[in-house]
Amino acid sequence: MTDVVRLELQGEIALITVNNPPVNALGHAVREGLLQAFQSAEADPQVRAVVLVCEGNTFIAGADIKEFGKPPQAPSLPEVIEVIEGSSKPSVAVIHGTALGGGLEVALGCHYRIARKDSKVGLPEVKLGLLPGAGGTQRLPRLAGVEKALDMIVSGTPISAAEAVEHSIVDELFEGDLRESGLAYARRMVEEGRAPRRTGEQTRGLEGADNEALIRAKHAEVAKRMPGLFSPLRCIAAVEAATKLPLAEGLKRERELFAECLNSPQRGALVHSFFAERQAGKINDLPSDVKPRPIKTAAVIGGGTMGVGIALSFANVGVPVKLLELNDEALQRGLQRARDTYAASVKRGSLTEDTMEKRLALITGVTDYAVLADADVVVEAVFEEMGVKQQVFEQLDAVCKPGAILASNTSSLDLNAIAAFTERPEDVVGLHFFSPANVMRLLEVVRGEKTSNEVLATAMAIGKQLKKVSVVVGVCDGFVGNRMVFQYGREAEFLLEEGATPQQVDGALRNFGMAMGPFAMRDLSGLDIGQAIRKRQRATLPAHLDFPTVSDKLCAAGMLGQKTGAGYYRYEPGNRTPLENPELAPMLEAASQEKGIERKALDEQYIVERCIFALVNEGAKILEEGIAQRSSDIDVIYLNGYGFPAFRGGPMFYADSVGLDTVLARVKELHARCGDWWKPAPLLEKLAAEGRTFTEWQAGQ
Ligand code: 3H9
Repeated sequence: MTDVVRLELQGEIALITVNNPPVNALGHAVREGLLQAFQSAEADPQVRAVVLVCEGNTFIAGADIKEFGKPPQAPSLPEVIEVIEGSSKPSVAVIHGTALGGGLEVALGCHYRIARKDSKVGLPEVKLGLLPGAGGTQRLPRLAGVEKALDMIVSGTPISAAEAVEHSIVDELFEGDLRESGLAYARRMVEEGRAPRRTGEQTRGLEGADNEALIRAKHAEVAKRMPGLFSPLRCIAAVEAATKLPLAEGLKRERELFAECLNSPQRGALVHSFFAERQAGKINDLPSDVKPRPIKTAAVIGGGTMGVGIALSFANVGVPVKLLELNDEALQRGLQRARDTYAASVKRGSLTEDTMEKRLALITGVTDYAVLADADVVVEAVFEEMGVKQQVFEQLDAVCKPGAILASNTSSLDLNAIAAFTERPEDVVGLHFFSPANVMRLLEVVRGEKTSNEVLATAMAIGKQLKKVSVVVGVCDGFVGNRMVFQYGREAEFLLEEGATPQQVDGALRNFGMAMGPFAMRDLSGLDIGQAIRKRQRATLPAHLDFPTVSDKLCAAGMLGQKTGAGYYRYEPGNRTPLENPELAPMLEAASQEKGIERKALDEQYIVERCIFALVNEGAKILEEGIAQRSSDIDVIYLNGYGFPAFRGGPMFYADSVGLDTVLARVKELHARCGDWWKPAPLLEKLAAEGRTFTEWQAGQ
C-alpha cells in the first residue's frame, strides 16, 4: 500500500482507509494505493467484503486539482474505478463530509453506499470548467435518472445525504462512528450473501422517462442561463451518451468530452479562480501565532440599505446584533427593512417563517450609543462624509469596551484618517461590504496603517464567520474594487462621447461575459453616488484627468437611474427592464459637440478593450503599490463583487492569458490616442518586457 491508503483485515472484511489531508484528494499516490488495496482484497481468499472509508473531515473530495494540466500518471482514475466496480466481492463506500467529483465517482464504483446524515454528495466539476471524467456522467443517471443527474452535473451543486437516498444514489444513512458503521454494513452484506451490485450494470434510472425531452430542456436552460460557458454543454452531451450507448462506449465518449474540457482555456481560468479564492484568505506578513479575538456579539451603526444588509449578515449566522439609528423613526424604518427583506425570502420559498422570526429576534434596535459597550465588533455604515464618520468614531471610542473591533464600511474614504478620530487606531479596520450586503459574497478588509495584526486576523475571521470571501486591501481612494471600477466606468462614458450608446457598451461587455453592463449597473446603484465621488475627486485630481460629462447632464436633469424611472435607460413603473431613454440622445450629441468629437460607430472589440484594459492598467498600479497582496486577490474581488466572468479568471488572469505584451501594445495606443490617464503602469511595462505574467509576479521581484 502507499502512505495515504491503508488496508487492514477485520475478520472476513477488508477495511481500506484513505488518509490524504486536507480533503483526501485523489492524487497519484491515492489512486495507486486504492488500486493496490482493492486488488489485494480481491486476491485474498479470506476477504468476503470490502469497506472504503476516509480519515479526517471528509470522504474523498475529488481529483487532485493541482494535477490538472500536468502529464498524466497511471493509474488513471477511470482505471481504478473499473477495478473497484469489477471486483467479485461486494464493497461499500462510507461517506462523511463531502463526497465530491472523483470522490463520488469512486463511491459510485463501489457496490453499495452509506452516508453519514450530515454529509453531502455532488459532482461539482462543471464549476472548474470540467465534467465528471471518471464515469460520473454514465453511472449517476443509471441510479438517479437523467433528470436528477443532469441537474447535479450541470449545476455542480451538491445535495444532502437524505436527498441522495431519495434518488437511489446512497443506500442508507447512518450516525456515529465511520469504521464501525461501515464494518456493520459489510457484515450484514456477508450474512445476507449479497453479491456485487455494479452501478454500470443498472438500467432502472434510464428507463421510464422521456430522456430526449429532458436533454432538450437542459440545452435550452443552459443556453439561457450559462451563455458562453464551455463545459455545461459537454456535460449534457456526456449524459446523453449514457442514454444511448452501452457503458464501455459511454465511458469512452465521456473521456473524449472530458479531454476537450481539460484543454479549454475556461478550465484554466476556473481552476485559477478556485485556488485564488483560497489564497485570498492568507495574509503574507501575518505571523502564524496571531490569534483572532472571539466575536459573539455585533453592532451596526446606520439603518440604511447597507447597514441593514450588514446586520442581516450577522443574524444569518446566529450572531446577535444591535442596529443603531439616531432616532426612533429612522430605527423603525431600518427594522422594517430587515423584516421586509426576510419576508421576501419567505415568499420566494428560500427561508421558513420560523427561521425568519429566529433571525429577526437576533436584531435589536437601539438609539443610544451607550448600549454598544459590550459589542465585540461595531460596523459603521453611515453617510460617506468625513465629518459624519468623525462623530461616529469619536462616540464609539468613548463607549466601546477595550478590545472591541471598530470597523468602517466606507467604500472610498481614508481609513487612516477615520482611525485617527479614536484613541485606539490599532483597533480600527475597514469592512467594506458590497450591496446588498446580506447577499454579496465579497468583503474587502481594509488594513489601515495602524491596524494591529490581531485586529486584521479578527476581521478575516469575521468574514469567514459571515461566509464571505474576504480579501485584504490597503488604504487608497476606492481601495481595490472601486478604484478600478472608476477607470472602467469612465472609459465606458468616454465611449458614449465617441459615438456609442449605453445599449452598445453594455451589450459588448455582457457578450464578453460581464454579469451586467456598466450603465445598467449605474442605473441600479444610482447616478448620484458617482456624482458625489466625482465632485470629491475633481477637487484633488490633476486637471489632465478629463471627466466625461454625460452622467452629470443626467443628474442635472434629475435622471438618477432606476429610482427616478430614468437614467441611461428609461424604466416603466414597477419594471426593471431597461428601455431606451429618448432624452439621452440629445445629451450625447451635446457632450460630443462640446468636446469637438465627431460621433462614429464603434466596434465591439474596441469597446471591450477600452473598458477591460482600463481595469488591468489600474490593477497593475494597485499591485505595484502593494494595495493588493497579489494579482489573484484582485481577480477574487472582481469575480465576487463586480460580476466579472469566472470563465475568464478575473481581469489580471485575463490579461495574462491575452499576453501582457499584447495588452501593453493596446494600452500604448490608447495612451497616444486618448490622453495621459492611459499611461502604461510601470509594472505592466516591466512584466511585458520580461515575458512574465501578473500571476507569476510577487512583490519585491
Ligand atoms: C474531479 O474530481 C475530476 C474527476 O471527475 C475526473 C478525474 C479524471 N484538489 O476549500 P477549503 C485544498 S475535479 C486539491 O479551504 P473547506 C484547498 O486548495 C474535482 N486540493 O476547505 C485548500 O488548500 P490550502 C472535483 C484541494 O473545508 C484545502 O484543500 N472536486 C481540493 O472550506 C482546504 O480547502 C471539487 O471540485 C482538490 N480537489 O471545503 C471539490 N479540494 O489549505 C473542490 C480542496 O492549501 N473542493 N483542496 O489553501 C471543495 O469544494 C472544498 O475544498 C471542500 C472543503 C468542500 C472539499
